[in-house]
Amino acid sequence: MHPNHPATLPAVPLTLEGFATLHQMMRFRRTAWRALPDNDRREIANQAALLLAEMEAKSDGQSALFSLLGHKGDLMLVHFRNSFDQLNQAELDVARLRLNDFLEPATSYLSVIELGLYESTLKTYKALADEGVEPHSEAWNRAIQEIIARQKEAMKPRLFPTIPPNRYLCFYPMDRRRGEDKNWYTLPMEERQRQMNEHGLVGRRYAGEVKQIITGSIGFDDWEWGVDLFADDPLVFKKLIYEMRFDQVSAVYALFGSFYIGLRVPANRLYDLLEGNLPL
Ligand code: 76R
Repeated sequence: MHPNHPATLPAVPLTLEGFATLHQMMRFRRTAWRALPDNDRREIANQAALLLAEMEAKSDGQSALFSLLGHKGDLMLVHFRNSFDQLNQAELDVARLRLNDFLEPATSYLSVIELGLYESTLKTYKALADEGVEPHSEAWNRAIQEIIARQKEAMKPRLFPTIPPNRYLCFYPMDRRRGEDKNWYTLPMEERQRQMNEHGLVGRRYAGEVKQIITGSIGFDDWEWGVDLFADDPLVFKKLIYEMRFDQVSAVYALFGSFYIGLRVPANRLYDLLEGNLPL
């Protein structure tokens, strides 16, 4: 095929996947907790804190504890792991704790860290078309696999990050609109790439103030992406997300789920948190 035939190019952008992630939002049964004798509360909190401290210290996929603001939940655990198996094991390890008798799931979110490669996808697809390589042919698959492997190596720190240590976390799920009239998935790749590029430019101006981790959840959970933003000042979330609303990609195509705002609590302060004292 020469010269290139953009209409025949695949529509899906290449993506790189990193850690499997699970967000667990939980309610704490404070009434039942308060009814326990002092030393039971200590013991139960210590047992849980030991497990959480271990999970927090892992170098290859950590967990972190957050205290949630508002009625949507009391605690949030964020787990980053190398596989769904390890993620499920983390969930089961928490479920085995005595503390679990005082925890009720409020909701959860399953996704994998994702880097969308709009920029290089378009270049790659076009270059392969120019060389006359048929999409999905053996040669095409080999070329794509090579690019993915190379990019994955280069992007390792972003695909397999430690959980940023900032005080505040803002998590929410989102979709790209698939309406009758406005539909992200029917836009040509060039247009999606242009809009994503514009989105990235706005985001990059907040680079020093906010750390963003985009997770993909198509096929895994009820929304298409989960967004984690970490910052030391919660107002930055409002400013960044407000500014992004004016991006074409957000103004026209972004649909949002529930927002969760958490405060990071080190595992060794779990007892204080359960007792109602937010560690500073
Ligand atoms: O990851 C990168 O830095 C590359 C550029 C980039 C991609 C591919 C990027 C940059 N984002 C990407 C993908 Mn984003 N992002 C959001 C929200 O959409 C809203 O209005 C609010 C939700 C925020 C606040 C945000 C922040 N981003 C995505 C995707 C996947 C879509 C797809 O692939 O089709 C979603 C849903 C999404 C949503 N983004 C950035 C940021 C910030 C701060 C950056 C710059 C990061 C940096 O360069 O340091």
